Amino acid sequence: MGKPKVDYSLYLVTDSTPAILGDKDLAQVVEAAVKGGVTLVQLRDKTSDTGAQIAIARRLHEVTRRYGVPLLINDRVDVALAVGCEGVHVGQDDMDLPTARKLLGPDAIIGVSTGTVEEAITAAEQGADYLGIGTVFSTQTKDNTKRIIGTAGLRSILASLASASPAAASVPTVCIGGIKPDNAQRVIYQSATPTKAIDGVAVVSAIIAAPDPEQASRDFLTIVRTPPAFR
Ligand code: TZP
Ligand code: MG
Repeated sequence: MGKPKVDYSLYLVTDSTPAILGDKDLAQVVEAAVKGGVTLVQLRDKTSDTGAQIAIARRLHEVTRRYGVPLLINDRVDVALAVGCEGVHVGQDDMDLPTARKLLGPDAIIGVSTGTVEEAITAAEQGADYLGIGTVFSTQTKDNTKRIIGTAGLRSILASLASASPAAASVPTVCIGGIKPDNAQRVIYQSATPTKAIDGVAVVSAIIAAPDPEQASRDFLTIVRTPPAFR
């Protein structure tokens, strides 16, 4: 067993609200996105009750497992345990990381949302498997976004992590908030410091609401994987 090696390059975070998913089926959208190259999936569902969320998570896990892509659950350690998926993503107001780790075990993938240097260093040093850093750009997808940090804010968090401690310097990071195909390369390269860069981008609407989620994922993956010299 052991903890799976995770590729953070293109992280799909789901949203089932009509404004983003429309009348499409979430499991079909996720399958298309994974076919297009999404490397990690998070079920983020702020509205379904527990039973419905477990049912959706089971359907998504059936899809992601077929493609060898990990599935994480936003906020809900209980849902992750019920489904037996690969882990969770917790925010600053959710279950704390040490408690989640105790419940899920050493092999679970646990990510933490961070928006400040302090939050990022604390999560890294408590053993987060990765950090979600944001909100980079304003977005319609999340209504209670605390702070827009921009690429400069993202860069300064990466720089602080790089020099804080070995755990902070080595923790994988993804950025989130308003990431689109036409700004992803700018975000990746403007935020990079000499010793630490983001490991991937986390995307909601630019894939879930895309007319063709498979093609949108393919486009993102090309952008995040193309070396800067060829841009
Ligand atoms: N956390 C910070 S911004 C955000 C979350 C979940 C939503 C990002 O959505 P989008 O559509 O990729 O801007
Ligand atoms: Mg949360």
